[in-house]
Amino acid sequence: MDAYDLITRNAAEVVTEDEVRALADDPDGKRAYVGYEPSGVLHIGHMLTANKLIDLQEAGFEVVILLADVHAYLNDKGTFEEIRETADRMREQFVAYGLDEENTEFVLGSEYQMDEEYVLDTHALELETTISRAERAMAEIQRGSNPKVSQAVYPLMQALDIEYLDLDLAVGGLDQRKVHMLAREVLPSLDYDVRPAVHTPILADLSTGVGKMSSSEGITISMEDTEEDLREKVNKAFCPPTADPEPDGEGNERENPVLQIFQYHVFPRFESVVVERPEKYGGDLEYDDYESLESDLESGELHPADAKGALADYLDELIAPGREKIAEQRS
Ligand code: NAL
Repeated sequence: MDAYDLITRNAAEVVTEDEVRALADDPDGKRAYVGYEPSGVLHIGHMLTANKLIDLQEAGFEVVILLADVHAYLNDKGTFEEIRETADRMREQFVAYGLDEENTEFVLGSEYQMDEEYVLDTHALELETTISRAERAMAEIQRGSNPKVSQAVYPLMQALDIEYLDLDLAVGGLDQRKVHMLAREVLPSLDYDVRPAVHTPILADLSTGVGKMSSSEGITISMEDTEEDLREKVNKAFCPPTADPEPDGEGNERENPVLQIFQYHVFPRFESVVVERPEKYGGDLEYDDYESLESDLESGELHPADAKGALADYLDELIAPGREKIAEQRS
């Protein structure tokens, strides 16, 4: 796969394609980052952007993971001490997940976000930005329904981080797109360059296929799930024999979350996927790419129950090293 295809595969949005093409022409030593509000245990959403970081490392990029402790604090995620503790544990879980430690730089936001120059730049952006503009940028990230001043400052700092971490490419889930658009608007006011962004999709709710999978409500998959937990969650998942299900009774769009997890989590990390079946049901099936698995599910050649069994096996393999790390962290 060439560098542009690696950088953009499975992306929901690329801003802009021309800017990313320019990076792909000479990817060696380029720096890409993702920021995460630290929380104790990685969930499947963290792992999805981590898969993109692994693609970028394969394309020759250096990867920066910002453990955004100050941002988590501004977004009401706990006391500063609690957040700092979770950041250390999160770093170890990312490495266990498969990020190449040699090529990954972990940075705590608090290492530079209290510096005088950074603070003054934050205030300069506060002067450039209306409250309503900042609120819009935060809509999908904000905790709680009544925005605080801290949550309006948050996206401005996220924009500045792109400059301060000396990055060439910003990566994030689609929920980060409004912050990245704000960054493109405001960074030039401080004479800083605009950087391209790649946004990964947000997967659908596991049990209904409607709306987003969320770590705060509904069922999510996390690095502390046991093999049994995984099997139970996947078995209950919504999985009609199509990637494009009809809307539900209330007219809400639905997705097939089982297929989404195959596409965004399994195929990027495994050469091929084997679905084990007893001989009397036709024996094992092997897939070299996502599309062939999807078309077998649609045609009925692959039964949803068999697809789910295989999905739980592969998820377990992806999660096992992190789960062991978490057990070690707790002992
Ligand atoms: C992501 C987050 C916080 C700060 C950042 C700074 C630069 C790049 C990415 C960043 C966390 C993210 C979240 N907003 O919702 O988890």
